Amino acid sequence: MLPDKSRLIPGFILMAVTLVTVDPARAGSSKSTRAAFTYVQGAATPFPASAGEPVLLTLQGRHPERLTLRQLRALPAVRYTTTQPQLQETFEYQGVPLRDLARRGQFDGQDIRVTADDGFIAIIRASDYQQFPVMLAYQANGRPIPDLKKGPLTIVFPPDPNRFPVRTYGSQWAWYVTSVGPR
Ligand SMILES: Nc1nc2c(c(=O)[nH]1)N[C@H]1C(S)=C(S)[C@@H](COP(=O)(O)O)O[C@H]1N2
Ligand SMILES: [Mo]
Repeated sequence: MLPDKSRLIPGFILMAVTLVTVDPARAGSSKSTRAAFTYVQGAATPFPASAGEPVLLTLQGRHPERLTLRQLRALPAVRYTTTQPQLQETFEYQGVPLRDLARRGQFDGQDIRVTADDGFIAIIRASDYQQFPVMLAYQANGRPIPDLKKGPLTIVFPPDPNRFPVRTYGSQWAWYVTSVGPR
């Protein structure tokens, strides 16, 4: 009994360490060209919406999925500070990288079509969201994003004016986002 146990323990520790070190977004890809994003959390176990909870996003994947804020908050998340170009206001945003949404919907590698409540459509290139943590933000400065600040869901680009100049990317900062799917 005892000798068996002591042989099990190192194995268990090794497994635990492995689980903690892997990229939470590794699933579905082993391409070495992928950038490593810094996540504030990995994916939690999926759970159903409670009755009456509003659906904020339709993920137009292979099996379309309707997600509430609570469900979005359970997905892998990144957080960074950047300036919203239309508001000219700087926020610490948190949200789901488009890359993780694309993996979940099984359209990773395809350009993404984002649609908004006002009928606006933005296309976000695979080469942008795969290499950079372009996010679907649901939180700004620790709070849900009010509609006056272009929430509840808004597309946010990393603060890199050379890679994502407002002149050419401004139209991809879609706000009032209601769906994300393949182009
Ligand atoms: N939901 C939504 N997002 C949108 C738009 C829009 O009309 N609706 N316009 C886009 C375009 S084309 C640009 S240039 C900027 C415009 O923001 P502004 O009109 O506040 O300058 O937001 C982008 N995001
Ligand atoms: Mo625009």
